[in-house]
Amino acid sequence: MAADDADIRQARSWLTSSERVTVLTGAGISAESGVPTFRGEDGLWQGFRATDLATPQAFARDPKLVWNFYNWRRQLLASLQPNPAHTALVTLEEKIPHFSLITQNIDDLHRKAGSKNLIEMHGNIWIVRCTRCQEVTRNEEVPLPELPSCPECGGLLRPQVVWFGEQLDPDILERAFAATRSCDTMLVVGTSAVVQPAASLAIIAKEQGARVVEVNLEPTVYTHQLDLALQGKAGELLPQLVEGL
Ligand code: BV8
Ligand code: ZN
Repeated sequence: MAADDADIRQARSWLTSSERVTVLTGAGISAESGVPTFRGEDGLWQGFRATDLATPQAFARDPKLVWNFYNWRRQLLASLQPNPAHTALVTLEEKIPHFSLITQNIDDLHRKAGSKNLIEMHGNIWIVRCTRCQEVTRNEEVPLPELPSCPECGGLLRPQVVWFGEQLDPDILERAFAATRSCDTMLVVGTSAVVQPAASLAIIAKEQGARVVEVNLEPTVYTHQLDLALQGKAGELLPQLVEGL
């Protein structure tokens, strides 16, 4: 059933009484901007699933194919804008004394919307890293050459994103855990809660005493353990949540 007004009022009252709010977002928050999610029916690219291509093995085996995948996403993202869900989180950040936004998305739409205290757990599609000299640079060229090379040493560039089977940046992970351990309320928006370690953050927040509210089109594996589930589109529900805060 869709989220009813009582649930929205309840979630809003938890937010207004919170000093520290942490939000965790996944692909679902960008769906209404036109960004395909990973596990939805729109999650295929030329018959491949992102999970088949977002791996170091796929890149080692066929770097051109993997770069074609990321170039396709870069070209798509270059024309897309944040949606009202992203904007609502910018408003929320302005209202809450201590606010952290942890995202699993690499689409840069939170930054584009104006979010400041942003933790990009899985990196960012507009940042590249040299596989030889490790130089990290922001590069918004669309499209990049099929096998882009490092301007410093000529080495092969790769997207600065965390692939499946790769460790997350320890500093970024620590910042995400700290924001999870210290919050009074956590919003979990548009994630299927499948990918670790991001998926564990909601339970860690719950275990330390935070109230955890899920915003998603459908229930997830964690819904029954959370305090409240607002079922519906993030682009419609988040603006209602922050209205009048
Ligand atoms: C790690 C960047 C330690 C790349 C991403 C076997 C072998 C190797 C590893 C593993 C393994 N089994 C498990 C693992 C661990 C693995 C993992 O969790 N795998 C999963 C698939 C089981 N994790 C890792 O490998 C991580 N590293 O563990 O390191 C280690 C190291 C070595 C060996 C062992 C351990 C690294 C994971 C990071 C992967 N990189 N992204 C890129 O984007 O190209 S993950 C990528 O997928 C996204 O970043 C995101 O995190 C994830 C997609 O999930 P969601 O965001 O939730 O999106 P999804 O489509 O699934 O769901 C959308 C949701 O939105 C749905 O619920 C839908 O209902 C909802 N929705 C849709 N529309 C709306 C909406 N809600 C509201 N409004 C709407 N309009
Ligand atoms: Zn280099």
